[in-house]
Amino acid sequence: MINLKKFNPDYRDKILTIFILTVILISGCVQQDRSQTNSNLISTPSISNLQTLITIKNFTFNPSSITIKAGETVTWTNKDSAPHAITATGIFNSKILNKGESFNYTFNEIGIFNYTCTIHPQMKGTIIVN
Ligand SMILES: [Cu+2]
Repeated sequence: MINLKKFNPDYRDKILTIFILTVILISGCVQQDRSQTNSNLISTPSISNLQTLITIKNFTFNPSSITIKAGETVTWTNKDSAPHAITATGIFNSKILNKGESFNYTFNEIGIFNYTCTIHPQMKGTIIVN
C-alpha cells in the first residue's frame, strides 16, 4: 500500500480522488459484466434445467408430439377430471394420475418413444429425442 504521509497534502488529496474515481469506475465495469453473464444464462440454460410440459386435457396429450434433446425431462400434468396413466412399453409407466397430478420422465437416450394412456389406449403421444 502507498504511504500517503510521504506526499504533501495537496498531492495526497489528488491521489485519493483518483483512487476513489478508479474504484467507482471498476465497480461499474464489474456490474456491467455481471448483467451480461446473467443475460447469457437466460438465453442458454444448462441442460439439467430443461423441462418440457405436456398437458393432458380432453383425453388428449398436448402437444401430442414433441422433439427434445437427450437429458431433457418431460412432465405430464393431468388437467382432466378423469384419471389417466402414461406408459411407453418397456420404458416407463406412471401411476394413475388424478386431476392436477404430474409425472416426470428424463429421456437420456436418443430415439422415438411412442406412449399411450394405460386407461384409454386411444390416447397417443410421441417424444422424439435427438
Ligand atoms: Cu387416459
